[in-house]
Amino acid sequence: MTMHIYGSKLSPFVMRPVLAARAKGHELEPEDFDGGIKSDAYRALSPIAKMPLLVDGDFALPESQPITDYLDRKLSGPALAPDDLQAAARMRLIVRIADIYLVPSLTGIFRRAANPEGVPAALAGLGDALGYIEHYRDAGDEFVVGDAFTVADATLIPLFFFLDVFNKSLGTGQLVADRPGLAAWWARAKASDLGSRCLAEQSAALRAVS
Ligand SMILES: N[C@@H](CCC(=O)N[C@@H](CS)C(=O)NCC(=O)O)C(=O)O
Repeated sequence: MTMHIYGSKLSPFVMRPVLAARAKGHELEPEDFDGGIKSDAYRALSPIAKMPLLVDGDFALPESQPITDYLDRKLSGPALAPDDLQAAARMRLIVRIADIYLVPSLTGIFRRAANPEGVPAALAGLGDALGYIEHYRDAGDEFVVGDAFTVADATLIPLFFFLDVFNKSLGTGQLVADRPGLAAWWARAKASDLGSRCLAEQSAALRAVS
């Protein structure tokens, strides 16, 4: 593959397109960018200066979700959205809930050392976001939505990794356990080939920086 994706395997935003590519039968190995993501060269490709960044020939695309959608269209393999119009809409809604409700609360947990007072609100926000996702899933679905891996699985798996990481210190596992449909999905996702490989890679990347 002539494409490059820049970023760390610890990042849930990097792992989203990586998982999407794998689900379609392609390997996209995250690379470090020479000079780092704050370098002038990186900023010339992406003024946002965050990871991931996809470079496909002379096309440079930042942001996990547009990258994932691009790969879904560009790469051969199974489509990563349900055919059914309303199921596809729910899938996209769940991705959006993850990005605009779950991620900011998770960020509040990441910033716990600098802002310990923010932790209770972040935990409450996480619980709310998980509740929204539980609401919009069919509890009996094998994957996040429907009976096949979609962009929503690629989104949630590397984010839920951190709910397991913070379980010991902050009890975040209970927030998942309180939503039985989601808890059952997470148990299946962790046991799956794509899920277990992703979690092992994120764990190794976490150990490398701890
Ligand atoms: N909305 C972005 C979030 C990307 C993001 O926050 N990446 C983090 C790593 S997990 C990053 O690059 N942080 C470095 C920084 O903000 O300086 C996406 O979905 O790609």
